[in-house]
Amino acid sequence: MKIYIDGEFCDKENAKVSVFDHGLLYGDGIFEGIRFYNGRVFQLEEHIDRLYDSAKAILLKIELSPQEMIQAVVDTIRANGLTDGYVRLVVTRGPGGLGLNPYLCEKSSVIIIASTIQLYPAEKYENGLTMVTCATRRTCPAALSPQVKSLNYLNNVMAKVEAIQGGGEEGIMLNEQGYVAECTGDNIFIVKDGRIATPPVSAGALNGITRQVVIQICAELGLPLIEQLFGRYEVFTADECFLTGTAAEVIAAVKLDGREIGDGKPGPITRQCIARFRELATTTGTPIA
Ligand code: PXG
Repeated sequence: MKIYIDGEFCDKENAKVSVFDHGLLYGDGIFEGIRFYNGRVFQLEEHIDRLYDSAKAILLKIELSPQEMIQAVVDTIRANGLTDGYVRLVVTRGPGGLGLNPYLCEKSSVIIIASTIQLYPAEKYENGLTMVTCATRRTCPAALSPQVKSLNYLNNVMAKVEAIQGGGEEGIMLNEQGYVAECTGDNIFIVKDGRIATPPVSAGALNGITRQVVIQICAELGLPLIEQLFGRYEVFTADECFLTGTAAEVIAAVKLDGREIGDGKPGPITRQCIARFRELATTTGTPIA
């Protein structure tokens, strides 16, 4: 495995960062998870745009231009001889002192790992996930905008722990008001009487790139969709529910807190969205070769 660190490729064994890197000391940094299918990087420009927006928001200077970053991602995939997989792109604040002050960090670091990922067993993509409502609330926008894909994921990690301890695979995260924001690493959609709803970004959700792809798919397929606040009740009583994320892709969720959603099986609109997503994922994107 060849890992990109600041313009050089290292073997996995030698791919190391300083213990003084503020990415490690404070979670001071940002990341993206990007998929590639069939020799093409899916939604690469959208991921890079979001990365630079996250950087802007936290006053992090990235040493590469967006165009150079795109090239570095493609080069890393090519250096590993992969056609299908997952890229983890990390930008850390870089090495600094043992104090918070990021201005004492000399230079940010770029790390790119090209590998594979399987979040859930194949069976879950057929039959759907079980969800649990997490006690841990989504970080409120007044503390840190949920749009910043920062290296500080403790909020989501703790919620994921609750989901697993509660016997589920994914957890619903509520915002401070008790409305559904998103899941620990995915956005959420529900379907009721043929109409699709997803929480607005202002509910405290990351504006997921897969979420945006699904919104476009629904428009293209003539499926009515609204961005609307809803609570657990609306999920319990929905006909269908599905989750979207780069790592998770599009996957049905069939149970929440012991209640079956609809008939407890992936529904027809969910299946339609999954099918079109797979088509787009495997036929569009930035060529690697
Ligand atoms: N919400 C949150 C909080 C996320 O972290 C998404 C939604 C989906 O966004 P995209 O742009 O990927 O459609 C994410 C992204 C994991 C894992 O292991 C999940 C993400 C990133 C890295 C790892 O589940 N989620």
